[in-house]
Amino acid sequence: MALQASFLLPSALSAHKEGKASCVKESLFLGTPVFDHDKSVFNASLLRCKRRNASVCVRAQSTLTATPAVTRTASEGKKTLRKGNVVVTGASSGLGLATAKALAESGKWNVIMACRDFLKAEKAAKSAGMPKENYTIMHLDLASLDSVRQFVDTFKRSGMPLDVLVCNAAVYQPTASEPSYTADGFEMSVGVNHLGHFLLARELLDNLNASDYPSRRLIIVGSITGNTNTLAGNVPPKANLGDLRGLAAGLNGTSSSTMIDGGRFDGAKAYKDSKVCNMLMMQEFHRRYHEDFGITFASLYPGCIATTGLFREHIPLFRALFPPFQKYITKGYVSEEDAGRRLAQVVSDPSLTKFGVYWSWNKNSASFENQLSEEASDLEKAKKVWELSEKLVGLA
Ligand code: NDP
Ligand code: PMR
Repeated sequence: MALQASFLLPSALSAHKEGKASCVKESLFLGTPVFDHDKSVFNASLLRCKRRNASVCVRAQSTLTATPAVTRTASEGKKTLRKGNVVVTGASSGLGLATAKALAESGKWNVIMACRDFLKAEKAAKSAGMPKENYTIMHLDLASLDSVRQFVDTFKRSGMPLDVLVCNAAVYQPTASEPSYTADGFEMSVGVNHLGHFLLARELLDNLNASDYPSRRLIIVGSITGNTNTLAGNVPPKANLGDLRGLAAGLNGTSSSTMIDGGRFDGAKAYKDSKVCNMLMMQEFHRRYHEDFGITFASLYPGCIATTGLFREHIPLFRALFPPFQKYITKGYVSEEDAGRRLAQVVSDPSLTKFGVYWSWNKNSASFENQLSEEASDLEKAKKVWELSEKLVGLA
């Protein structure tokens, strides 16, 4: 724990303090005068408090006292909004880094970069030129449930409100002939991409709920390749969770299969299955909590960001041909910068507050609500995945 706490950069902690100070400077919330939001913000907070149990209310109350989302400047009586706090997992490269950069540069967000490699994240943030007063780095290894719990503990102790959580980190192991495992013995892709994020999101839900920020969001990065209603989703091996027998038995490769459907290990399929879990989880969160908590739960497909580290384990020929293939043949290519702007839009754009949506972008980079495949929108399956995952991460 002491080690974890020491991972909080002093400069980043001061970013939070500056965040408080900056409340008085900002006069707009997401392009709309905050004045218009004010009443609904506090009414919504009260309503949420009434619905929740007492302990959560106490926390909400202290959060409100510590850093109210909306304050009034003494001189002019104007309503202003503090910086939002957004946690982005896997912000040390690719989409996560580009999103963190876009949000930090907007000046409206303090980005908590939740990364497994602290130094890599710090170097990445510096070389991307991110304003240092707008980001904080905290250690998070999603391949260890203990690390997830420690991250949650460190975050809660920091006293920062949590306004948006972005579950972005992922591993893709298409060439692995043998499975590898998380610290808790789960097959790596599903363990990191789904189970680690599931525990993280569940443990931080109270914090999201306690935030008095006008729009609180939980966002999970899905993918076209997990959706079998698309051409890309039909490239073998196809995602298929089957009857979930492998997940039910713990994906540990000894007493059970490493694959959710109980089949033979296939790294590419495990990744696609994990993305289906991500998209199902977003819907189950929405079903269980949206009405009472008012949090916006959403997933997205940011486009094919063919240059990222996601493909680091693929064969060199694939890495050389994949970007031009996506650029000139499928036309699904998007740069890391553009994809980061898309995800940043889902974090903060007032036009994207619609809940329970799987966002995509067309050729002109305009967002639209996309259709999930039959499996990725199977609400019965979402419920079962939720219940089985709860058992595996020790929540049930
Ligand atoms: P990158 O490999 O560039 O980024 C993945 C991030 O996840 C890295 O920061 C990595 O950390 C982090 N990460 C991996 N394992 C762990 C772990 N155990 N604990 C904490 N963090 C971890 O890939 P992308 O930017 O492409 O991927 C980002 C998201 O976008 C993923 O969810 C992916 O599924 C999704 N996506 C990507 C597409 C693409 O075309 N690239 C298309 C559709 C969806 P480190 O830097 O230390 O390796
Ligand atoms: Mg795919 C419109 C067609 C389209 C799109 C948008 C993607 C996105 N891909 C498309 C088509 C095809 N791909 C076709 C026709 C082929 C066969 C030649 C093909 C192959 C292919 C491979 C081998 N594609 C891949 C791979 C990977 O290893 C990538 C993958 O599945 O990673 C999980 C991938 C991807 N194609 C995409 C996207 C977005 C990916 C990777 C990222 C992801 O889903 O996270």
